[in-house]
Formats: sequence, C-alpha cells, structure tokens
Amino acid sequence: MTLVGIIMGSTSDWDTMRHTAAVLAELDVPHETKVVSAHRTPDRLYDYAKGAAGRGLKVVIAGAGGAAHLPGMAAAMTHLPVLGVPVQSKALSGQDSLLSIVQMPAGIPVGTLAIGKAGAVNAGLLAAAILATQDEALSQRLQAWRQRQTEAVADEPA
Ligand code: RP5
Repeated sequence: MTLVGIIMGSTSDWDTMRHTAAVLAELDVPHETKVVSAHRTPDRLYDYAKGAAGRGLKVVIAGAGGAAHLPGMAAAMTHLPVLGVPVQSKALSGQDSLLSIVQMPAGIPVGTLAIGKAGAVNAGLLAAAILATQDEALSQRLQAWRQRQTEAVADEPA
C-alpha cells in the first residue's frame, strides 16, 4: 500500500522533488508522485487531499515554488501530516517559496523543510522517521541509512 504521497505544483518541480522520491525508494517506503497545482488544478488538489487518508496514505509531502500555496491548501483538506518543500524559484531563489510555506497561521501546520534539494531529501527522511515510529523494520533501515552516511564522511578534505 502506498504510504507517502509526493505532490508538486508543476513538472518543473520534479528536478527538486525527485530527491524525495529517491530517498524514499532507498528506504523501501511505498510512495507515489503526482503533479497537483493549487492554482492551475484546484479540483485535482481538492480530490487528492480529501482522498489521501481514505486511500491509506500516512504522510503527504508537497513541493512548490513562488507563491507556494500547495502545502498549506493540502494541509487544510487532510488531517494527515503535511511536509512542505520550498522549491528554489528563479525570481527570488526560493525565499518566496519558503515564506509562503512556513508562515502558516496557527491551527493548520505544515512541517516546512529547507529550500531546494536539502529540503527534498530531508522531507523524505522525515516522512520515513514518522512512519518508522510504527514500523520497526523501517526504523532499522533508516538507522542503517544514517550509519552509512556517517561512515561516508571523510576524515580529511582531500
Ligand atoms: C508553482 O509555480 C510550481 O510549484 C512551480 O515551482 C512554479 C513554477 O511553475 P512552472 O511555471 O514552471 O510550471 O506553481
């Protein structure tokens, strides 16, 4: 069963959000990827967010850039945890995306990650950590992933 829904506002976000999908694949977490735009396909967003919990999803990860309404609008329409990834925009280097996503008024949270690739990777890791609280095998895979990362850090820069 698919556990994590990765949505993004445009196909142009895939270059960032593919890093979320990649880390979830590494951790063997079943996930799906969809283009769902808050302003270009609002009905698609409504259907996706309203249906997410009923389809068995446990976490939604939403990446968007610019005036990035997608994570907040998704969070407004599902009780599942929503993680937001600010995509690095051309005009404002993702500062617009970050502020749009992080400054949710009290009552509807969006767990906001860093701008760009780092945020996309960390959204995948955070979703896995959330799921791992109820899944010991995944917890072990996540801990092993972190251990490999630790071991890959060189002692010296060159
Ligand atoms: C947002 O507008 C998307 O999330 C994307 O980051 C940004 C630009 O979209 P495109 O014009 O590249 O489709 O909705």
